[in-house]
Formats: sequence, structure tokens, C-alpha cells
Amino acid sequence: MLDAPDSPALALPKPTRDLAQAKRDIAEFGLCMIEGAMAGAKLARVQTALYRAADDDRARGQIKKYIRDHVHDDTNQRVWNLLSRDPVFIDLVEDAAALDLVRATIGWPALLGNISANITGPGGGEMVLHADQTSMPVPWAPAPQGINVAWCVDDFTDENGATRIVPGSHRLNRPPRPDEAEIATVPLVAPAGTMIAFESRVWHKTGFNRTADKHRGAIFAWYSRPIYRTQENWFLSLAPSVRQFASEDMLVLLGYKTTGIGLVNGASPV
Ligand SMILES: O=C(O)CCC(=O)C(=O)O
Repeated sequence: MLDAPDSPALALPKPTRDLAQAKRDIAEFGLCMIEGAMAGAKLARVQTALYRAADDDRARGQIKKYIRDHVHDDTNQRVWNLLSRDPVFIDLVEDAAALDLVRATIGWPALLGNISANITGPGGGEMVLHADQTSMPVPWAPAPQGINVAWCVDDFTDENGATRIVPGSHRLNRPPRPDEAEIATVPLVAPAGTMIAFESRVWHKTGFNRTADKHRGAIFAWYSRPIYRTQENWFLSLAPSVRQFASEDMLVLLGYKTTGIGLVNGASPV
């Protein structure tokens, strides 16, 4: 696993629009890249909504350090609970291709753990190398417990902090050890509008943003098997309008419509 940066072991899947190929890529590499998942007016709408929410938070001083950003600095901004910020983010959560990959990777019902953004700015530092299924005790079960669907809001480049990944690391079926924190990774270089889905065992981190003036905005929709607690506490933080107009799939993803766990008086609350 300690491969040189130009090693064939660090090859990435080719961007595709073929969901069958994307599922094969997740099995082989631990991730897939869906090109052109957002384009034109939709991409512009997402960009506007995200940067408006980020500007609002910044203007009001509502930027909180994220407990998992071990290297945090003021150039990095998380925007939480996007579902409650603009309806366009509801569309991302329910995107047909995204939900198809969720069902294929972790089954259904699934929970939406969170949908948040990470905007790394000029000079922004790296995140620690990690896999996302942090709630799963080791030894891990031999199947992914979650999947992260990342939406590139800006172009992802090596210079502006594209997410860096260790392709195939899902096959190790364990989190990286501290002495593996600096092993070779590859940047997920992709144009804005690309959707990148990576299963929860893949090792990855935010890259350094070495630019003088470029932000790298990315939205991460994290889905897990329903036995895990959600990262965002939807019951406290969800804007009522999202619940008011929620689709059947969204009710399941938020944990309002359920079987077996999360019941009220032995039945699904909704
Ligand atoms: O910002 C990125 O590229 C990755 C973020 C990430 O891995 C995380 O939030 O867990």
C-alpha cells in the first residue's frame, strides 16, 4: 500500500455516465466519478446557493471548528445542514444516480448522515488521512457501512485542494494507522459538476490548497446503513419546511419513516 505517487496501484477510475460501470468502479477502486452530473443552470444554482450560505455564515461569525478537521485554519470553511439552507440541496440528496449508487453499495433503507460543504481556500491545509466509517468498531465487517457522494462545486485541481485518495484502500478493510498518514495519495482532479461517490472504507483527505486566490467548494452527502446514528441531528436541526414537503425517500433518509428501530410506540413515526 505504500506506493509511489506514479504507481499503477494509484490509478483512478475513468469518469463515466454509465451507472453499471460506476458500480464496478466502486467495487474495484472504492470510488467512481460521474461526469457532468450537474451542468448549466443547475450547477450555477448550486454554486450560488452554497457560496451565499457560506458568505452568510462568515458574515455572522457562524463558523465553528469541525472536530474532525485536525488541521483547521481560517481558510477552511464547513457549511453544515445544507438541507435547511436551500431546496436545491434536497435535489442533490435525492438525485437518482446518487440514490442508485447508495442502494447498490449499502442497500435500502439507508440514512442520510449529513449533507455539508467543505470549502478550502487559498493556503488551506490538508485534512488527516481517514476513512469515513468512524462509528464502525474494528475489526470492520467485510462490507461498506456507508457511502459519501461528493459534488464538485468548483473545478477540483491538484493545486486547489482536490480530495486526495488511496484507490483500492477499501480492500484493506481497516482505517489507516497513524504511521500511514503520509502515504502516497492521488488528487481527484475533475471539473465542476462531477459527482464522486466513494464507499466508506476508502482512505482520503482534503488536499492542500496551494493557490493564491482559488476556493475549492465541495458538497458531501454522507449516507449510512440505518443502524448508525446520523452525523447531523435532523430531529433538532432540520428546517420544518424540508419535513413538510419531504418525499417518501427523504422521510426514510431522515429517519422519520422506519422499520425496527427509531420507532414511536412500536410503529414508524410517519
Ligand atoms: O474536503 C475534502 O476533500 C474531504 C473532506 C472529508 O474527507 C471529510 O469531511 O471527511
